[in-house]
Amino acid sequence: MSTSNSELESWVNEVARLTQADKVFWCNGSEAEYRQLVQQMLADGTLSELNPETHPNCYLHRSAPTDVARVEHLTFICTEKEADAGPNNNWMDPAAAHQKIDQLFAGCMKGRTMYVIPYCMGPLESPYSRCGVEITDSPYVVANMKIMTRMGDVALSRIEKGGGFVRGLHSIGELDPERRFIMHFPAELTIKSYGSGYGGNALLGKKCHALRIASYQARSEGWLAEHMLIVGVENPAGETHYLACAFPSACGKTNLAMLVPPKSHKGWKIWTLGDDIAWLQLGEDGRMRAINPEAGYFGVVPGTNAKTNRNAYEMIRHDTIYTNVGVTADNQPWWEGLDEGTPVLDWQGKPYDAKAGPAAHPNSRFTVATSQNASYSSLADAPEGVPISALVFGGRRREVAPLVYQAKDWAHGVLVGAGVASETTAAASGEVGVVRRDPMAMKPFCGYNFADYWAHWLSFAQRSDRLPEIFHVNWFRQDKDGNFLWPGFGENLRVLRWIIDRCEKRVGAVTTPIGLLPAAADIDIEGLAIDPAVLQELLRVDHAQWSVEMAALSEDLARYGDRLPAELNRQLQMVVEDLGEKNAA
Ligand code: GTP
Ligand code: SPV
Ligand code: MN
Repeated sequence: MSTSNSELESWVNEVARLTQADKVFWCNGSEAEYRQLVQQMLADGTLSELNPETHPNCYLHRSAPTDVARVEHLTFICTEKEADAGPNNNWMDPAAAHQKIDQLFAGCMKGRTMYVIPYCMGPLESPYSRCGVEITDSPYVVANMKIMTRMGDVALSRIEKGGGFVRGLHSIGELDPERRFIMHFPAELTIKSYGSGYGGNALLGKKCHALRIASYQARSEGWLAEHMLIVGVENPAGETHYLACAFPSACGKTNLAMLVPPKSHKGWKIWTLGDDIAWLQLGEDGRMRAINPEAGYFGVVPGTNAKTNRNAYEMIRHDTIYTNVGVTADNQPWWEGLDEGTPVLDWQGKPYDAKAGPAAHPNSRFTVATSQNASYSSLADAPEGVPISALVFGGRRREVAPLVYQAKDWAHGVLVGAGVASETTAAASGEVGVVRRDPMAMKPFCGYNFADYWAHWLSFAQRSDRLPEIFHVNWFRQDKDGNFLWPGFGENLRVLRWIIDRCEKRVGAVTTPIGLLPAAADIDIEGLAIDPAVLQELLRVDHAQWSVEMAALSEDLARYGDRLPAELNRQLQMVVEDLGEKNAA
């Protein structure tokens, strides 16, 4: 008997019988336990130690070469009615899904240890936090969960006090892509994941729990679980505004969350609350408040260097797990965009050959505790979260989307979010660089029908008149030769300033059919070598391109049929009419 919660105890016993695990190990979450697991993984080759002088307590994990990213085509939402999962999800009947995946789990942990990981998503003392228990046969998953969540005894005692928990069952199985499924049973608060050891497929507290299951729960409980970073922007007068920003995978959340202000911005400070997930609740005062359910970062490594993201660069020099990066001759981690050193081995441990591919996998990742981030906010553990001034959507768009624009009001903002589209990245398996529709950056993560999700979003307008302002940004506009038009990274603060000035009603805006844009003069470019013509281009709304964009959005929304809230169509029609395309859509 390892817990006073009989429901948990009997589930653990049931899983042990099904998987025929050799041993059951209850994780307590201590440092000693983490160190012992690391030693064990060093001994069996799951991890290798990186250069202890340059990178103390840093380890490298090489995943199976066919297991390097989320697998959306193998990810299912299993609701009784298919329509409840919606056209945005793969669906399977719950009974059929249980049967299919339980066959894979049967006997799969013979000869292995089964780890029981109680975890808490969110500050331990917060009423907004939710607990879960992940059962896994992967010590790599345990070590990552230790960094990414509040896990072990502290979470177990919260579970034992009541409030329930999400059940997550995971096995790496044979790491065979043909025997791999990530299944969600929202009504049962249950996740079953088989055959992958990677990131969002395997660290079940993250995308599976904190987004897919939580979004489903949030709908019935009146809150939102979003794929958003949370950042505080403090001006030289010491006033801080908090923003929550949703960009699709590998589109700049971690970077924006720990942005380093440019030299021209003396006295400005950035405070990181979270880099990937935000849980948003309406406070008693009607303001939206956010907590970060996570306690660590599972961040994209390539592109990280002292210039693009000094905070991340410093943060991952110690006590970090690297997955799928290359190494140098003196055993330091190496990746594309590091701007120093030379790789000798690639992410698969083969001699590096530039012609054969990158040294680091494009979706290589670091796992590191939030507390190692120099810009970590002292409010990140606040049970009541932080008040949000602006919600910002964004995507990776070579063309069409301007640098920044503001929605006219909340309902229009929901359309702006529903209209997010972005070029695909290496964060999920499949083709990279093709524009796909990714509403609210939640396409892979919403645990129910998007039509119902948008209705839920729209309903907030009836519940508060102090909602955040809504914006859209795009750091990724390119010229014909593929060069970025906007310098990005630290310079993005200039855009955040305009956003905050709008929230404070300190600055005007230019009204366009798609929303409110800054006048070029209202983006501070002091100390920035940018051609005024380029800034004009970044702030241009091309009506012809936007008509095509709205037609694509209209087609996407039409997939939701009658279930689509009429208000969303009304908002779309207003934009289309303003664009002078009365006959379109
Ligand atoms: P997930 O963890 O997959 O959800 O990704 P993310 O949204 O946190 O993206 P991240 O910040 O890790 O950035 C992904 C890639 O985009 C990295 O290679 C960054 O270097 C690059 N990137 C981030 N911000 C900018 C920017 O402002 N401009 C440009 N050009 N690239 C950026
Ligand atoms: C993402 O893909 O959005 C990530 C990485 O943050 S993963 O944890 O694999 O989902
Ligand atoms: Mn993400």
